[in-house]
This record gives sequence, structure tokens and C-alpha cells, in this order.
Amino acid sequence: MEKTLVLVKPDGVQRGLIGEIISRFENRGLKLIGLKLMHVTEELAGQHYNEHTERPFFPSLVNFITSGPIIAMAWEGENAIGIVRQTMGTTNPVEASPGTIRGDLAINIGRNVVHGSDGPESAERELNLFFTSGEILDYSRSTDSWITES
Ligand code: DAT
Ligand code: MG
Repeated sequence: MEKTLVLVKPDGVQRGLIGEIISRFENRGLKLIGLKLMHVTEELAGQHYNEHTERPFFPSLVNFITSGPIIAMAWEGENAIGIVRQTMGTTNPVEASPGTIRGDLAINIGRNVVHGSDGPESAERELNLFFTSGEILDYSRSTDSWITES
């Protein structure tokens, strides 16, 4: 089963959207396998966003993600990476479809409330940045066979 990293960014925590965002993924059928409330250091921010180092918005992105506590989560499920990206909506909330997290809960690209890994390699890399292997759990739910036919 695919695993992916989701962050509720500092704006989502400050706005009281943690439960709402978790519910979107729970309701979709994904399984929560790791969860923590934490501050992102500048060093971790640089590693997490290393693909964006040269972009003009990089300094404000690091300022933002280190500006307050975040929720880091690991989610698992069939096609979890794509399902999370679709559930989040496009990067710019202005273009995000209604029904997505960003389309329903945000209006500005610099305050888009949530992060999700964009592919298998970034998911593995980002999960390793935010979680030790012992912090990611392997367990069954009695509902699993009602969510995924296997
Ligand atoms: P995503 O978060 O959808 O994976 P990304 O990886 O391209 O998007 O960018 C990471 C974050 O950087 C994004 O959530 C918000 C910010 N960002 C991206 N493009 C931006 C831009 N053109 N101006 C300002 N912030 C931007
Ligand atoms: Mg990205």
C-alpha cells in the first residue's frame, strides 16, 4: 500500500482546521499511520523544500512553514499519493476546485493550509524527514475490506 506525507501548515493549525483536514482524508478512506504536532526548524524546512531553493518565494515559504506549529501525518492507502493530491486541490487555491481542501478552505497560494507529497520518491524522502520508522504504524482496521477490494 502506498504511503504519503501530509502536513497541516501553520495557517491550518492557527485557524483550527486540523480536525477538518484530518476528516477529509479519513472520510475518503485513507488510513492514518503516523501523526505529530511539531515545529519545523529552518534546517528541516530547507530539506523539505529543497526543490524550491532557487525560487523567488523560497524565503517566504521557509518563514511561513517555520512560523508556528504544524501537524505532520503519514497516510496509507491504495494510490494514497494521488488521492491526497486530488483531495487537497491545486497549489493555488484560486484555481482549486470546490470540494477540495484548498478550494473550500483557502484563497491565497502562500496560505494554502496543507502539503502532500507529489510522487513516490518525494513521499519516501519526506516521510523519512518527518518520521522515524518506529513512528509509522502498521495495523488493520475492520473497515479495510469495505474501502479497498482485494
Ligand atoms: P504543492 O504544495 O501543491 O506541492 P509546490 O510544491 O509547487 O506546490 O510548492 C510548494 C509551496 O510553495 C506551495 O504549497 C505554495 C508555495 N508556492 C508555490 N508556488 C508559488 C508561487 N508561484 N508563489 C508563491 N508561493 C508559491
Ligand atoms: Mg510540492
